[in-house]
Amino acid sequence: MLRPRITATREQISLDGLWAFATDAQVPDQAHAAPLDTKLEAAVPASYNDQFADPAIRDHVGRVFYQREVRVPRGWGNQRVLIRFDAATHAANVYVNDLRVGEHVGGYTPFDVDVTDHVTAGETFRLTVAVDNRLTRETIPPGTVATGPDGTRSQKYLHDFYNYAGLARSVRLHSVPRTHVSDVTVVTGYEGSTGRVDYTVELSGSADVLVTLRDEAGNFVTSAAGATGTLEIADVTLWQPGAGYLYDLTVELRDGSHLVDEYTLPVGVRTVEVRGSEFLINCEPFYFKGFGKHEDTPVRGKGHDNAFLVHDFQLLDWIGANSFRTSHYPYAEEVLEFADRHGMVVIDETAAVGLNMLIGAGISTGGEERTFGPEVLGDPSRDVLAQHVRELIARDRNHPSVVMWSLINEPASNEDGSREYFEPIVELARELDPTRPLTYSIVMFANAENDRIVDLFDVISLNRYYGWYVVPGDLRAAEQYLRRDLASWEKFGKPVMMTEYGADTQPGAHSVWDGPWTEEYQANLLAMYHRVFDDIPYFVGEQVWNFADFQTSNGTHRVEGNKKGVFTRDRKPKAAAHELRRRWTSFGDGK
Ligand code: GCB
Repeated sequence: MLRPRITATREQISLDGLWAFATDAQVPDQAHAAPLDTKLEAAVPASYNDQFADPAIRDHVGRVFYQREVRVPRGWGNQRVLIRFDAATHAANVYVNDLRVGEHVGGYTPFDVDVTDHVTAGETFRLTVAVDNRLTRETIPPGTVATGPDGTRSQKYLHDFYNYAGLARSVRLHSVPRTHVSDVTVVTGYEGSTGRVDYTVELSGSADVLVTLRDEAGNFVTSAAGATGTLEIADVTLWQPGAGYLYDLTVELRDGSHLVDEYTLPVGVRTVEVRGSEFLINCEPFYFKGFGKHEDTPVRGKGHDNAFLVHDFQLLDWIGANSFRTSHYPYAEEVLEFADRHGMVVIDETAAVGLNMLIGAGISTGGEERTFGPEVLGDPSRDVLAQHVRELIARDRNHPSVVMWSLINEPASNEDGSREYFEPIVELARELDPTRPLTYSIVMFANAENDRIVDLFDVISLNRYYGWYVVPGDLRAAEQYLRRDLASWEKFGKPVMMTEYGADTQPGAHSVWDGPWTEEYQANLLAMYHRVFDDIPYFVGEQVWNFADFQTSNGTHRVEGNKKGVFTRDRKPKAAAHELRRRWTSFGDGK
């Protein structure tokens, strides 16, 4: 799925800004059929929840309406006109004036609505989007909605981050020519100093295809004709961790001398491979240093914000990180493009989080409920996950920064039914992208003996909380558990990494003892884990949970959210940040 870009043949206007806003408790069901009867305005892009000082909006369960007038530029008469939503969390219906023109399910992947037949160049239309935040057993992530005796709905979910919703990413009106490039796929490699770009162009309509590759300075490198082919780059500059070199691949559709469409895709040339127990980027062993992150900031919720993007990457650089995981959903495309340009390595995760009935917001629910089966997460849920995986891979497969797909976070992979549920998903991901390794983050309860799906994946990623949920405050016992646990995975002969480890930490709390919640404890716990990691030859990376504090649902173990951040929610370093910086700046990407 191509990201809209302005080119010689394509235009766009941003629809970001302030939209009229109301919940479905405030306006009638058919709210799209007239100007919204509301005084409220909501900023886009941003989750709506924290923008208002009204608990009825923050905790609203159901649909909200966003509405604005849009003028179609008068020169777009001969083009197709589309609206791109980078995300609508979790499901959307889109209306032009009185008419429903599109819908989408899934809160973290983009979609286009083709409105060509419903709008007129030079004129305005009323655009309404109804966004539904409900999570059920047939959504990814899953949840349950309960209705109280007074008819009030409440939302429950198992994952440990707040259910922010709305239009958290950009919205654009864009034009494409009637005959146009509809998709481009690249697979890159190299031999000696010669780079290779295998490309495939899909088009709607028919035209001659010409592709041209230019280097970062804009110099011509090579070109080819035809919808599929291979480009060779003499003396290639590879995309490397920490040095994100990008070529521009420009696709032109021509009809004789007439330029029908043009689209430019940035391309980084690099390879990724798992060999034995090593993770190789460009045939060199790579060691992941970094974090699981969240899209989470005050007021905006999950709203994309370029200032936070720049600042977070600056902090990643400051601390010596080379990578992060997009826990627990695909992030805004701006984030991946930035990672491409700056050589940041990304593990790209789906929104499959909370597929584990025994864990709620990070801790055991103590229940006995099974996770997989027709009465809980069955075929409908798996079909939704499959569609989500299709959309994620279609969106992100051309990003050089993305070196691995993380298909699930902490599923109940130790339970009956997990293999039946996940095996087809793994097969699908392999078919859609045979070039990238696959992983999933393994929950504490799943161990090397009882996990039922680990053999399907290439890299073993563990989330472990010894010293926090298990033996809190006892780092000696925690170290023994950790050593035993890590040793037990060696038998699979695969690379092992830690995708979560950490401790909640209240900034300003201090102790000379091993006191949970103190800044010293977080730093000491991380140092203990690192001592253990350094003894394990098949270990390929450490990603601390979490980069920054983030908002969660309410719970007695959450103090204004999850405090496992190495930075506070407003990005101030805790003591552990300095400890990590000392370690991560002391060795390179290969360790
Ligand atoms: C986990 C989850 C993560 C939680 C974390 C915690 O295992 O993957 O989403 O936030 O634990 O802090 O409990």
